[in-house]
Amino acid sequence: MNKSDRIYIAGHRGMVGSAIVRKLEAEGYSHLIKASSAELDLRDQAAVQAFFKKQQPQYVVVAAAKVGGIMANKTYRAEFLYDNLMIQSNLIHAAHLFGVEKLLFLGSSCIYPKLAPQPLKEEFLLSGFLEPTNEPYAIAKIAGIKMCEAYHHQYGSRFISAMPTNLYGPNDNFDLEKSHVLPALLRKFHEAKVNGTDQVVIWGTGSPLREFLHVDDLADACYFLLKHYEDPQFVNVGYGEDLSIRALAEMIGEVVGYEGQLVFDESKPDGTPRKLMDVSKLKSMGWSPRIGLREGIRSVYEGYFMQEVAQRLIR
Ligand code: GFB
Repeated sequence: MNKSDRIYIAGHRGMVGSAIVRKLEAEGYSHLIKASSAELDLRDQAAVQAFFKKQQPQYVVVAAAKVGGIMANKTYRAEFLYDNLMIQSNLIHAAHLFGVEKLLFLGSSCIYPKLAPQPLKEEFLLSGFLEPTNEPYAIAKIAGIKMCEAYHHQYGSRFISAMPTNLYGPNDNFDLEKSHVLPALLRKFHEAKVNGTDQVVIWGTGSPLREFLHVDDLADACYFLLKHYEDPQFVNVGYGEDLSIRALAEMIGEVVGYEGQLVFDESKPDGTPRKLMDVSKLKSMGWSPRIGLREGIRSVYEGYFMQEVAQRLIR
């Protein structure tokens, strides 16, 4: 990739897309192509093809998706399936039609079977039943992987795929119903501390295990793969360690400085008991994450807290 190449980051405003933009800008890439969802509805095939015809991107990163936590996935099943299938299919097909040199598709660790052996190796894909709460999203992402593989096979397209573990970082979604666990708990602990509430409700039993990767590490891995990876086989991108939701909540409480009680609401789903990624493939290529969980949580909390203060000032 040359610094003046035209690189389209689909989903540039999201947590992942904005991290990839930050990384490419830091590396001196001067021609980044962006379009907000108001400017370009990626579910509209004709609009996407007109955009590719006009912009002629040389590289494409598919960081646009309808995403959310366990309750959002459980609730909005049709939207998670339809929107993600349309977004990724339009982008991948347009990349083929308009001769994009290389495309990176981003999926998720939820593509693996609910009870697959741990840590999850890439070859475990489709070896068992999926986790019901996020099956629509997982099926969409598996279709994206298979589409990139099929275009590589039939047309020789340089379309590669990466499967990140649970992510967190700047620009995350802090909506308490639709977000993922880490930002949701950061907000819950912060508000409990500010409001003097004596307990924080954690969904589920607290026993599931989750792995967390800072989105700046993911962006670094994406840059690494764009530059060095040509194999159609998708690659796990993870941190390599996991912890229980209870331990995560205790860590977030310590970072926020909250000393109240944790209460577990078992009416909410636990989801997959564990989904630790086997990261040996990417490690063998020379990439490793750098941001530890506690320091990552602290930096995200500082950003969130400063935003809170700023918003209070303008209210
Ligand atoms: O992060 P999360 O929503 O998604 O939930 P998944 C992880 C675990 O944290 C679940 C528990 O066991 C939740 O019950 N949890 C505890 C909470 N308190 C909370 C809370 O306040 N909010 C949330 N959201 N969870 C997602 C998939 O699964 O993983 C997505 O649904 C995507 O499609 C993402 O693949 C990476 O990790 O269970």
